Amino acid sequence: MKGRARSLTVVGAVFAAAICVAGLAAVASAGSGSASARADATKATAKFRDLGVAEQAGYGLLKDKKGIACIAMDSMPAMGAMGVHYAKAALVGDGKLKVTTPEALVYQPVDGKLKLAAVEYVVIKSAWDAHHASAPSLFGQKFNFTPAGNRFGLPAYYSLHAWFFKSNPAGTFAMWNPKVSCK
Ligand SMILES: [Cu+2]
Repeated sequence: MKGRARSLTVVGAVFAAAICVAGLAAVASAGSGSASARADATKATAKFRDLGVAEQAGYGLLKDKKGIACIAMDSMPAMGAMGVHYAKAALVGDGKLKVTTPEALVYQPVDGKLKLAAVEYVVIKSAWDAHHASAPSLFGQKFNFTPAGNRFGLPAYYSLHAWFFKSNPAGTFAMWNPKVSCK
């Protein structure tokens, strides 16, 4: 009886310790998960600083319906711009999101050259909503929603910009960067 009580106590202690460790692991992954996801994304996309590498990987110049390549917030210039997008159509249409394979790469025009500034994750709303109960998020950030009738002629979509290669005073995940200009 004495022995059994002891072994129950031991089991109880081990069980309590296991819960405690599981709890800590959950906290750790919630805290560092977005940091490591960000490191993964940056590591996977840094090679696209070379536009030739991006084009070889299937990213092509994206223009809006008016044929404009450098996307700025013309009505509110203080908000800045996005820049020039190179998008991979196969990724935009796949209904999936992965930190290491952004649907678009965003370049800032500098002295006639294009400098990698951000990556952009894009998913068509209907494709996403077909398999998910809520809007997407990556890096702990909720996506922006753009309705149909937009300047790109895309159906309604979710997007998230991540300014991993150029600082953005409006926020790392803001849509527009006041420090980017198309002029
Ligand atoms: Cu953009």
